[in-house]
Amino acid sequence: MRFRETSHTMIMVVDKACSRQTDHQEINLSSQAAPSPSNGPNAATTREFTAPARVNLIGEHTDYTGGLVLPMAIPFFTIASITPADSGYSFHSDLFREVRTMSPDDRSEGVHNWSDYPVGVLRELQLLSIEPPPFDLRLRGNVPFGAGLSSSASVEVATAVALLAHADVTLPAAEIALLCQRAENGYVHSPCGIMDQFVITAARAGHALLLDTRSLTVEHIPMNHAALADTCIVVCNSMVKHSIASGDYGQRRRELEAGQAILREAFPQLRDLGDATIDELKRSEGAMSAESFKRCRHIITENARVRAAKQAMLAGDAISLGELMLKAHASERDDFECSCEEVDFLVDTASHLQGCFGARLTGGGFGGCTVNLVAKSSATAFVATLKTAYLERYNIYPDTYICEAVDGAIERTHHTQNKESLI
Ligand code: GAF
Repeated sequence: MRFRETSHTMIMVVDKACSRQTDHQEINLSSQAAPSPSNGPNAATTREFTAPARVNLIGEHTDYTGGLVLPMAIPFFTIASITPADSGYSFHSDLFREVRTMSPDDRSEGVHNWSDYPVGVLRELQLLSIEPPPFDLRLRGNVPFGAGLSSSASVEVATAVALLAHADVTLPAAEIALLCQRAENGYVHSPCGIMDQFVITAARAGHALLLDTRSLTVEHIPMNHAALADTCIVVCNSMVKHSIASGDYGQRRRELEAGQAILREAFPQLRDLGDATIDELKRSEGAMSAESFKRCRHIITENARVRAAKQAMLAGDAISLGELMLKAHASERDDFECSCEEVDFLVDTASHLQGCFGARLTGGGFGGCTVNLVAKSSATAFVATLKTAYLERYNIYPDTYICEAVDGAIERTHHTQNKESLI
């Protein structure tokens, strides 16, 4: 990955040499040796895997009610380096001091630090009777924490592909995503849906990934059709911290699921909110709380917006896509009530700037990032003006990233001793 600094923004560009297309049916974990900087003493036996971050273009909070999501993978990365060990398992991070060691038959609970994410993945593999040989796992990376860009899922997927390769086991992409979600739900006790783990596993460069979270069927939607080729995705970090392990996400989810249960009672043919209509919701309004009604209305209208967004992208219609993003934000703000003042300010300011087609809160909410669809020719001025406005209003300097869509998790092992022997 290369970083290119301009005066106002950090532009992230994936080095194509480090990126390859996956077949997205099955992750092939055999080494496609790509340039990579593993030069330590065990470089000969260390294998390295990377998993990106993600930004969701549209389809928020639909992924735990059988709905549609349209995220893309972006070029922030977690790198998992795995080295065979003599005995036991050890987990290290370049970002945290705590080292976790355990024996292969250890089945202890989480310890409430960073290591619960990779250990949760190990547990899920063990539940599938996959017992990796002893290893040292080291994690590093640059995915911002608490920004709503899926640092947790990136760690989980990087760990999963590394441990699977080390155990010499191949799993379909959907299985990898599901086991990472189970790790987060069951071991970390964070009630996330499937979107993040899925896109980080199965994304395709240059495409957004349309996922039906009930059937887990996928369509890769090109990001550069017709007028969309002249646009770019700008992510703006409000710097207001977000965590789905905190209570708000779970509370919204409970309100939503209460409404869904009432709808199912009234309309037994409904499998989940993915099938429901606004008319059915209105007919059940009196039976549910005002909160549940609004949460369900967000989901039903959001699924319709994702369908329309797909059509807009296939038509290369940036204007319609941008309008859908703005409507999605209004629904997150007013119906799902998962935005915050700072994020609303960023979206409102962005929507009035030259070259901006649309903007919205992305990810779990209650802070985190906005995603903006911006004309390439306006991107530098857009970023500068947005940053200045936010700084003046909140005295906070927001990070911004102009992102291209990258591939999901891949191996990038580089055997340095081979290189040396060629010299
Ligand atoms: C978080 C969760 F992890 C996802 O599963 C999803 O629900 C998202 O919030 C909201 O769309 O990122």
